[in-house]
Formats: sequence, structure tokens, C-alpha cells
Amino acid sequence: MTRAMLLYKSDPVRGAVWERVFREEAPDIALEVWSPDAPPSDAAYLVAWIPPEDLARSVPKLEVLFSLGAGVDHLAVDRLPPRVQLVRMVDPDLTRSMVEYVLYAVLALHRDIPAYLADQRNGRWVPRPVRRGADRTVGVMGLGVLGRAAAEALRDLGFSVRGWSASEKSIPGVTCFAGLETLPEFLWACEILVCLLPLTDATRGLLDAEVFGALPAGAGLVNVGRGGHVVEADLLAALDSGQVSAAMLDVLATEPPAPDHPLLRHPRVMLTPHVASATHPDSSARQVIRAIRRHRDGLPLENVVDRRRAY
Ligand code: NDP
Ligand code: OXD
Repeated sequence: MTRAMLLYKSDPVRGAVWERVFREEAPDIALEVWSPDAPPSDAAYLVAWIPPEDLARSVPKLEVLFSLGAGVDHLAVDRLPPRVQLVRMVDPDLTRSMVEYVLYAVLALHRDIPAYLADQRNGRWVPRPVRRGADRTVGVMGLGVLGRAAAEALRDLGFSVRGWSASEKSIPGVTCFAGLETLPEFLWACEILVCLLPLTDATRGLLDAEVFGALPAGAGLVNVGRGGHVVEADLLAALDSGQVSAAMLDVLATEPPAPDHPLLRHPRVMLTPHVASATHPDSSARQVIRAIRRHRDGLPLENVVDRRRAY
């Protein structure tokens, strides 16, 4: 069998890790590093965060595009050549990092950390009642690879957990809701709401005044999906009214935000710069090696993006 060829187009520092993993563990796959000046590539496989613009010309034999991200909203999925399958990143290390972040964010909101940080800045010493996790309901929007793992970890910590997804799910110890019509029933009890949805036409702007208004007064928000899920003006209004008491945001509609973005210095918002999780180069390289070998063996690829749903 001839060697498969994978074209890598991304950050060169991570690329060095990919080259090492392929050299040591995949002599059956040639890793070619993309260069803007190179002639069209013969590769059947491409791994990229942003693929080259004219894919049909620059990688004419492409069969599978591996996205370096779990989310694929930045790719014009409907404009990919029809015969190319798009595979998104699903990797246990990426999932673990996301679970860590969600636990951290939910615990911070559960234990009033944004309020204590503000108190400290103002020289105040004000103890608040300590609530038990079992008495706190956390809702997770999106019960896919990441949302399910986060919901299970929150459940295991003792929170009362509910989850919401497009299709019905059954997760032990998690009260599951499915479909837009169940959204109010899901939301009314969520004292902390975690967004782990993919950004699609159906979910863009979903977290708006109506959703914030359907939560219990003083609820907390954790957004680790995409900034486009939140109508930021509605979130600011909900923070100002106290309907949302605090938010942990890892993603914003525009990244990086403008220096005068009102969420950037909001006293009840904790922001991180889109680092809730990451595609770790060594483990993601191994996922791609496994997938290429499956494909070459004629087995169906896993984690293929459904072009109709766009996730
Ligand atoms: P999955 O595709 O595995 O899961 C998506 C979940 O969302 C599924 O449960 C799906 O329902 C649900 N969903 C999709 N559309 C709707 C809808 N219209 N209404 C209700 N539920 C819906 O994705 P992952 O869990 O792997 O990733 C989720 C997102 O996390 C990514 O798309 C990305 O945006 C974000 N992310 C953020 C990172 C960060 O660092 N901040 C890092 C990695 C990912 P169903 O199961 O029924 O299809
Ligand atoms: C992803 C991300 O989607 O890092 O993988 O946001």
C-alpha cells in the first residue's frame, strides 16, 4: 500500500509536535506542511483550522478535511467540495480540559467568587451563606461530547443537573430535555446555565432577553460555546437588572473584543480569552492517525460533520 499523505496547515510550533508524532508513530502516513507558495498538493487528507481558500485547486485530490477545532462554525461547511468529508476534533484531552473549565466556572459562580473578588477590590469582608451543591441546579445546553462530559462531572460533584439538546438523551442522574419547545421547562430551574452548543443558524443569538428572563432571578451564566450564542446587549441588560447575577465568559461575539467593550471590565463578569479548552497537538495528531487508518481500511469515519445540521 502506498503511504497516505496528510497536509498540515496550522501553527508551526504545534506543527513541530505533529511532525514528531507522525515520524515516531505513523511511518505509513507522510506529513506535508502547507506553504502558501507550494504547488497544488496530492494529499487526500488535510488538517487545518482554516483551510486554504481554493481547496478544489490547491488540494484537488482531497477526500477528508480534519478540523483542528471541535466547533466548525468558522468553516463554510456548505461550500466545501461535495465529495470532501469534514471531520471535527473529538479528543479525550480536549474534553478533559473543557470539563476542568466548566467545573471551575460553575464552582466560582456557585461559591459567589465574582462577588468576593469585587468585595476584596473594595476592601469589604462580607460572608454570604454557603449553599450545598445538591441544593443548586445547573443546566447544560448541548449534551454532545463536551456537554455530556461536563454534565456528568457536575452530577458527580453533587449538583442537581439538567441538560438540553436537540434530540432526546438519557444520562443517569441528569434530567434531560430535548427540542425548542422544552426550553422554558428546562430553563426555569437553572440557577447556573452552561452553554456548550455548537454555533449554527438554529443556535445563533439563542441566549437572549427571553432566555435570561426565563431563568430564576439572579442566575449565573457560563458561556463556553461561541460568543454568537449570546445577544451581548441583552446580557448586559440582564446583568444590570440583576436577573443574571454574574457571568463567566470564555467566548465573545468578536475576539479579541474592542478595548472599550462593556463586558471587558464589567464588575460581575469574569472573562477568559477563548481558552476553556484546546486542541492538544500530540493527542489530536493521534486521533487523526487513527482516523486516516480507519479510512484507508474502508471503515466509516467517526465525528463527521452533518452538512445539513452544520455540526
Ligand atoms: P457536539 O456536536 O458533540 O454536541 C453538540 C450538542 O448540541 C448536541 O447535544 C446537540 O444535540 C446540541 N444541539 C445542537 N443544536 C441544537 C439546537 N438547535 N437545540 C438544542 N440542542 C442543540 O459538540 P461538542 O460537544 O464537541 O462541542 C460543542 C461546542 O463547544 C463546539 O461546537 C464549540 O463551539 C464549543 N467549543 C468551545 C471551546 C472553547 O475553548 N471555548 C473548545 C471546544 C469546543 P443532539 O445531540 O441532539 O444533536
Ligand atoms: C474548538 C475551540 O472549537 O477551540 O475546538 O473553540
